[in-house]
Amino acid sequence: MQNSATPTHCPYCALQCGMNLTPAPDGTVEVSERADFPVNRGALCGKGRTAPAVLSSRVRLTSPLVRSGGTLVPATWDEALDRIAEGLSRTRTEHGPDACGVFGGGGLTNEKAYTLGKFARVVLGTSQIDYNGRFCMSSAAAGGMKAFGLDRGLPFPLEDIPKSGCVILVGSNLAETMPPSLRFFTELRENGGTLIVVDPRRTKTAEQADLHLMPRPGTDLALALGLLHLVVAEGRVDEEYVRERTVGWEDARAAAMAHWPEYVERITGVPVPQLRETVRLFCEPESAMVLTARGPEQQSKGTDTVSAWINLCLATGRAGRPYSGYGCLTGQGNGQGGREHGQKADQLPGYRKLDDPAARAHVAEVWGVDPDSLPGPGRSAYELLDALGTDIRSLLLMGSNPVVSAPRAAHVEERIKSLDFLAVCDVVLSETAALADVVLPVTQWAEETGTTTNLEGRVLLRRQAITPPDGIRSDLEVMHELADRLGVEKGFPTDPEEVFEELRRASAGGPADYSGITYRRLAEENGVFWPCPTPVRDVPAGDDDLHPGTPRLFLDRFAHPDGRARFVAVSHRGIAEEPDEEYPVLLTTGRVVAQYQSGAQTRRVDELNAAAPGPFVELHPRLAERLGAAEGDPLAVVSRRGRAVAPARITPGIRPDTVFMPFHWYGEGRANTLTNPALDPTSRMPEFKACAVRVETVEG
Ligand SMILES: Nc1nc2c(c(=O)[nH]1)N[C@H]1C(S)=C(S)[C@@H](COP(=O)(O)OP(=O)(O)OC[C@H]3O[C@@H](n4cnc5c(=O)[nH]c(N)nc54)[C@H](O)[C@@H]3O)O[C@H]1N2
Ligand SMILES: Nc1nc2c(c(=O)[nH]1)N[C@H]1C(S)=C(S)[C@@H](COP(=O)(O)OP(=O)(O)OC[C@H]3O[C@@H](n4cnc5c(=O)[nH]c(N)nc54)[C@H](O)[C@@H]3O)O[C@H]1N2
Ligand code: SF4
Ligand SMILES: [Mo]
Repeated sequence: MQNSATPTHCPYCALQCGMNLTPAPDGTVEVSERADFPVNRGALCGKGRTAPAVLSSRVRLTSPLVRSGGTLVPATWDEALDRIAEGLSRTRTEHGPDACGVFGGGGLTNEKAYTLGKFARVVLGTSQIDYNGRFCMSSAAAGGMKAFGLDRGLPFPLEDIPKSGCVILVGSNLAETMPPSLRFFTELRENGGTLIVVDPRRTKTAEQADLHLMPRPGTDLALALGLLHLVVAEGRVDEEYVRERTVGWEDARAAAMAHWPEYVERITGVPVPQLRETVRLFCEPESAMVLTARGPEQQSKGTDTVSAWINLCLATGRAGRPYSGYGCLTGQGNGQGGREHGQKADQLPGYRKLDDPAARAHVAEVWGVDPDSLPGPGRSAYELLDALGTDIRSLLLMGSNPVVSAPRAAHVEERIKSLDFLAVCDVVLSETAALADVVLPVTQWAEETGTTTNLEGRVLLRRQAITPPDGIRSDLEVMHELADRLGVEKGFPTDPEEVFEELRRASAGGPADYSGITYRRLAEENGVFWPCPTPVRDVPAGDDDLHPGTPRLFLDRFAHPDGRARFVAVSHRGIAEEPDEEYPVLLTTGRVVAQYQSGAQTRRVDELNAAAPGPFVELHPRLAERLGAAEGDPLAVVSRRGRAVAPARITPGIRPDTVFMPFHWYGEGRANTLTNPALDPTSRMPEFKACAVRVETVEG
């Protein structure tokens, strides 16, 4: 394609760092600095810098594969697509439309996520669609919805962080998970603000903090309630703000008052003086923020936990004011946009509700179908995976590798193997793709155009920089071809801009309104923040008089009809599986800087494998001594769901009652063999961050 540099964005995390790509004469692509993008100002982590390695035919899929005599063999596109259409049709005829499942991903562009949701409802007529974002930020989304009436991860740009007086960062290791964003927190401290980190481990992020609280995993709810108790007891409630901008304080206050500091210290292990110091640092400056990530959210009470942290912000008048507020650090490349346009079980585009008659009517009109033909809400991600092979007989999977990343993964793997038919679209032969009946090789970030919405709610344009190899097609082309084969000839365009134009209309008037955003604007501006509501004209021309977008939400009013935020009265409860004599230790899980998610992409990059070659069990020297384990010794970690083995990594920077495993690998070190699929009752988020295990040394 072009020989000059194309400005675009990283394929991986929700920061969506800007970068320039230039095709080299040898067919590879060079990454260079793109300093004009304000989120990363040219800085990239190792994953972003090495992302072009996954474009190489050495590691990627180069042809469709179909299962024949038990093995996957190369096939033509027509053969492969016909097989998928046949597999899905047969299931539909024999078992009904809801026996076809669809599983998507928060890494898919807005155009793909939108089309996948439409494909499920219009072509397959199934309610059984959900996606991996359920495992990611769904608890924060649910908590944000309840309190503010709207879910956008951050209600302000990252650039606001250095101007705040104090930030409490709860269960985020952004020094490893979003390295270029650390700059905002360094600047916060340079400006005299304080950084408080809440994490059971002394992470690279915690090392930067003025104060590090080290709670027992799964106790953030008690911690936040204890802080709110102290806010009340010390007379630090912003009474006027509470009166004018909120509803529900009395009940929330009463619930918090039952959480005495000494009681909270017993539950969390955080000493009372640290609780008091946190309250002082948070309340004294004019502005303050609470930011949560997966630590407190990936719990079977993640939604209530988020509510408790939001209550703390509301009681102190720290939401909907400059440089103040609650935010969630969304994780995947399109974790924000991916949760807005209909690949979620209960959702229609524009963050509309599938069970809302007006929403159904609006979207059905855009899609040219009868509103009554749209199925109702389906199951959440884990429940969907758990139903494979029973009610759900066939699955179309795009943008996830659940055999590695789902909780209780050995069981999920069994469920997947018991399907009548599995089709996977991927760029590489992931562990899940390896189980499929048909695998389709698709184009990647650098080879296609599309939009993503980063963790700030900033809609961005990823531009095509190179021509895809022969024999590779885009996800949009796949859905177009399948729709056609399944009898829907119109409505599945392959041009991303055409899809985006339809998405604009479908989202118009909804909470996540993109109708004022065009590709032309995105190419000229450094992204546009939603909501961006402008009446959509039939012709996508004429960008004048468009809405400027909304970088900062809630400054005048919250999104509930009365403009007020809602307190949610919550009380502490334990983790779903408390340690006992048989399983006395807590396991928590998470990430390392050099690997991404299930590792499907980053485990194919030599430089990243050299930096992070495999799984490990992080444990405290006291626990290691008790086990008689030395650094590097293989340890077996056993839970009620299975057993995983990985070398010991001994560090004083973890609580002695807790072990940590990263979840990026398959095989005997797979952390998710152990994790507990206990679900949050509201968000249906599994408890990735706490389960009971036994740790043993292994002979040899
Ligand atoms: N390198 C890298 N970067 C990534 C990703 C990746 O896979 N690799 N994935 C992206 C995605 S999708 C996401 S969602 C984000 C996730 O980003 P983060 O949320 O920062 O990542 P995690 O490592 O899952 O969890 C963060 C921290 O939570 C702590 N923690 C564990 N249990 C608890 C608890 O009970 N309470 C509290 N307060 N903390 C706890 C862990 O010790 C860990 O340090 O990262 C994104 N960026
Ligand atoms: N124990 C434990 N487990 C966890 C977590 C944890 O903290 N602890 N975190 C959870 C979280 S937050 C998340 S987000 C999930 C993520 O876990 P997964 O859903 O498994 O995410 P990825 O590994 O990013 O999988 C994406 C897959 O899609 C492919 N892909 C990439 N781009 C495209 C595309 O454009 N089209 C198609 N068709 N395919 C593409 C990639 O090659 C890869 O195989 O893991 C969850 N699992
Ligand atoms: S921080 Fe995230 S978006 Fe930025 S380069 Fe690294 S993986 Fe890519
Ligand atoms: Mo995530």
